[in-house]
Amino acid sequence: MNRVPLEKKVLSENDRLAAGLRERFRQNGVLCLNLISSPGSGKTMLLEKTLDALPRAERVAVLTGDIQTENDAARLRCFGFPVKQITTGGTCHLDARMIERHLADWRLDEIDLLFFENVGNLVCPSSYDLGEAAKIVLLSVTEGEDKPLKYPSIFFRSELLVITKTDLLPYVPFDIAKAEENARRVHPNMEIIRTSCTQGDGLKDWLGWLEKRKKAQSAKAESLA
Ligand SMILES: Nc1nc2c(ncn2[C@@H]2O[C@H](COP(=O)(O)OP(=O)(O)OP(=O)(O)O)[C@@H](O)[C@H]2O)c(=O)[nH]1
Ligand SMILES: [Mg+2]
Repeated sequence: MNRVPLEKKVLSENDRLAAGLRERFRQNGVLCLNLISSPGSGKTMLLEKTLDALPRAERVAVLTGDIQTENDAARLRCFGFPVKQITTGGTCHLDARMIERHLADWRLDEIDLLFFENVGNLVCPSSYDLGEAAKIVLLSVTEGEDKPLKYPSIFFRSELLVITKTDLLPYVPFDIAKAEENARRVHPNMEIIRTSCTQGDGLKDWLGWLEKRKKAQSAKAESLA
C-alpha cells in the first residue's frame, strides 16, 4: 500500500531536477544524449569510436555511469575530452541528482555535445529523466530480436535504436529485420542504425545522425529566440 506513493515522490523529485537540467542545457546550447542498453551491448565502445572520430576542437563531454569501477571513464578519457565516472554504488540507473552533482564543476557554456552513458540495464533507466534531449537505446545482436517487445518502455521512449555488433551476425541466430520490425511495432517510424564498432560499419551513419541532431537542436533554439 505504501510503495506506490513513495515511488511517485522519488520520481516527481527526479522530474523536477531533470526539468531544471533541461532548462540549463537549453540556455547553454548543449545537446544532451542519454545512451541506454543492457550491460555489455557496446555503449562505451560506441563512445570510444565517436570520440576518436570527432575533431579535438569539438566541445564534447561524457558522464558515464556504472554500479562499480572507473573502467569506462578510463577507456574514454584517453581521447582528450572531459569525462567523469558516476559510480552509483548499487543503484541500477542514473538519476537527475547524480547528473547535477557531477556537472557542478563543469561550465556548460563550454560544452556543445554531452553524452550520458547510463548504467547497463534495459529497464530502470527508462523511467528516469536526466534532462536529456533524447534517449538512445542500443541492442546488440547477441541479445535476441524479441527484446523490443519484452522491454517496450525504453524502445518507445528512445528517439534512435542503434543495433550493435553486426559483425557477429554470421555466428548468432538473430533476425535483424525482425528486431527492427519489433522495435517499430513499439515505436512506429523509429530511427534505426546498424553498427559494428569492430569493423566500423554504420559509424558514418551514426556520426551523420549526431550532426543532424545537433543542427535540429540549433534550428529549434533559433526559432524560439
Ligand atoms: N564483436 C563486437 N564486439 C563488440 C562491439 N562493440 C562492443 N563489443 C565488445 O562488447 C563488450 C562490451 O562492450 P562495452 O562497450 O564495454 O559495453 P557497455 O554497453 O559499455 O557495457 P556496460 O557499461 O558494462 O553496460 C566488449 O568486450 C567490447 O569489445 C562490436 O561492434 N562487435
Ligand atoms: Mg560501458
